[in-house]
Formats: sequence, C-alpha cells, structure tokens
Amino acid sequence: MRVIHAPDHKKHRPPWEYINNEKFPHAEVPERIEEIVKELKANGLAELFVAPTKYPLKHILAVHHKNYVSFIKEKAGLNKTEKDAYYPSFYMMDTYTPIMKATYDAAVEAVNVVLTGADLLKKERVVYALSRPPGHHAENNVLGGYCYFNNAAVAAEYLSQKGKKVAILDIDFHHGNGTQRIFFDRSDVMYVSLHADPAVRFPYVSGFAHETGIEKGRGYNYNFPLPVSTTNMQYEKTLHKALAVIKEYKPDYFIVSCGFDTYEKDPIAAMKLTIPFYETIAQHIMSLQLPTLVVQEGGYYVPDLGKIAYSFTKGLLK
Ligand code: SP5
Ligand code: ZN
Repeated sequence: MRVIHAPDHKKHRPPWEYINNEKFPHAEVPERIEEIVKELKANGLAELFVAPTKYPLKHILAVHHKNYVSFIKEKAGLNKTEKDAYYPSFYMMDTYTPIMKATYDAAVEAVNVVLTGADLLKKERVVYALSRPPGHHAENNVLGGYCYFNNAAVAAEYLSQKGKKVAILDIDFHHGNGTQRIFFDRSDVMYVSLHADPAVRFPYVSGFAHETGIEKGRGYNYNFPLPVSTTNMQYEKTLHKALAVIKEYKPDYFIVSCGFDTYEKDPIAAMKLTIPFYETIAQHIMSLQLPTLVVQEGGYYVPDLGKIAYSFTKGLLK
C-alpha cells in the first residue's frame, strides 16, 4: 500500500459558502487532509507516503472541456491575494465553490496525486490518494460541491485506456453527479454510488435509482439512494449489493471515491456511521481482490477525520 500526499492544496482555502442569502464558514478546509496525514503518520504509516509526480494537462482535458479548464486557470490568476474569492456566474452548479488564487494549482495537483496512485497500481494492490480539493461533483464543464476537476474520473479515464474496464464505487454521503455524467454513456467505466436520497440532499438533480445509463452505457450506472439517517447495518446491506454488481462486472481496476461525510458527527450530513465501521467498509472493498485506488472526496468533521481514515486504512491493509 502507498499513500499519496502533496502540499499545494493548503493554499486553496475557500472562505464562505452562500445558502439562501446567508454566508457560512466553508466546510472544505485544508485541515481535513492534514489531520488525516497526522494520524496515519502517528500510527506508524509514515513510510507508506509518497509525493506525486507531474502529469501533462492532456489527462485533465480528456475529461474536462478546454474552455472550462482555462476559465478556472484565468480566474484564479486574476485574484490578487490568496483571500480573494471569485464566485463564477457560469460553469457552476451552486454558490459553494469559489475560485481562489491557489485553486487551479491545487486542483491540478490533486489530479497528479490520483494519477500517481493509478500508476502505482502496477506494483501495489491498494493506493490511497489524499486528493484535495475533492472531485466527484465536477462535470465536463461544471464546477460545484467544492469540486473543480474530477480526480476519480480523470484516473478512471487514464486506467480505462487499452481496453481495460474500470469500476468506480462512490461512498461519499453525496451522489457524484459529475462522475456519473462523465461516464453515463460508456460501458468501459461502471459507476456505482451509495448516497443520501437526492430528493432531500445535495446535489438534488441526480442520484436517483432510475438513472441507469444511456446508449452503450445503459446498465453500467447504479445508484443506491439511502435514507438521510442511515446506520452502519443498513449501510452494510446496501454495500453488499453494490459490491455484488461490481464483482459481476469483472473490472480490471477498482476506484473508490471515498468520502467520510457519512460519519455520525459530520456537520453537513446526517448519516450515522461510526469510526470502527470504516474498517469494515474497507475490508468489504478489499474482498473483491482488485487493484484498488482510493480517492479522497468529502468528510468534514475535522477533529475525527484522522481516526476515521486510520480505521479505513486498517481495513485496506488486512
Ligand atoms: C465533495 C463533497 O462532499 N461536497 C459536498 C457539497 C455539499 N454542499 C452542500 C451542503 C451545504 C451545507 N453547508 C452547511 C453550512 C451551514 N451550517
Ligand atoms: Zn460529500
């Protein structure tokens, strides 16, 4: 196992999210990742850490429109200080996802983190990519839900070359509308997601069970919406169904979009998963015995994120 981590994300610090004409301190803070790093290292895993290498922009452009990519780069560059926040009025799905001076560089680095992880799958059965900003809400030309470039999707596109099949399991509290959208018409990348019922939770517009793919992608997209207050036991039952679907697909690679906002104390969510249960989730994931790339998505209760990640990592190492 390897853990990929890099420092640039720390300069990307969105100040506020706007909801109903009110502003709230932003939940997606740099301390999220640093807390995970601290706890994994404190538990003797420091030697697993590697820095990312740099990859050409073409891998991002394989998933995102070039005008969208240059828009983010240009708007980031126009900010004078690291505190300036630009809330775009297009290419966006919400008012939670500002472009900061450091956003473009941080989002590019997050992609380098996951691509480095993808390449390490030649030698490692599992890699944990500590990507930030997160990615699964970002579509081809839409930012939102704290996401700019879809890290998991760029990795999936990269690994799916040469006729390889990739399955993505998304266990973030929220539906990964971006990842679903990007691969909705494809059979070489399967998307399977467990998430809070979108009828009542972000992203609202997608994540329903009837969304099963179009054209060649029909039958390769699975949504498992869950009650907002789902418990460990309910979650595990559905996870079994999701993993059965993936097993049947027989992918060459397995990507896990891994959010810890399903945790019982998460400030923006409401599920009831407990710290020890993340080890169980990871064990179930590893039971498929596939080359597995874990990509960090959400998770906002900073004081316990390290403990959650360490619990999850114990399951990966079993
Ligand atoms: C990657 C990811 O987990 N994105 C989640 C985006 C969801 N944002 C919508 C929820 C906004 C709630 N903000 C709470 C602040 C008020 N206390
Ligand atoms: Zn989330």
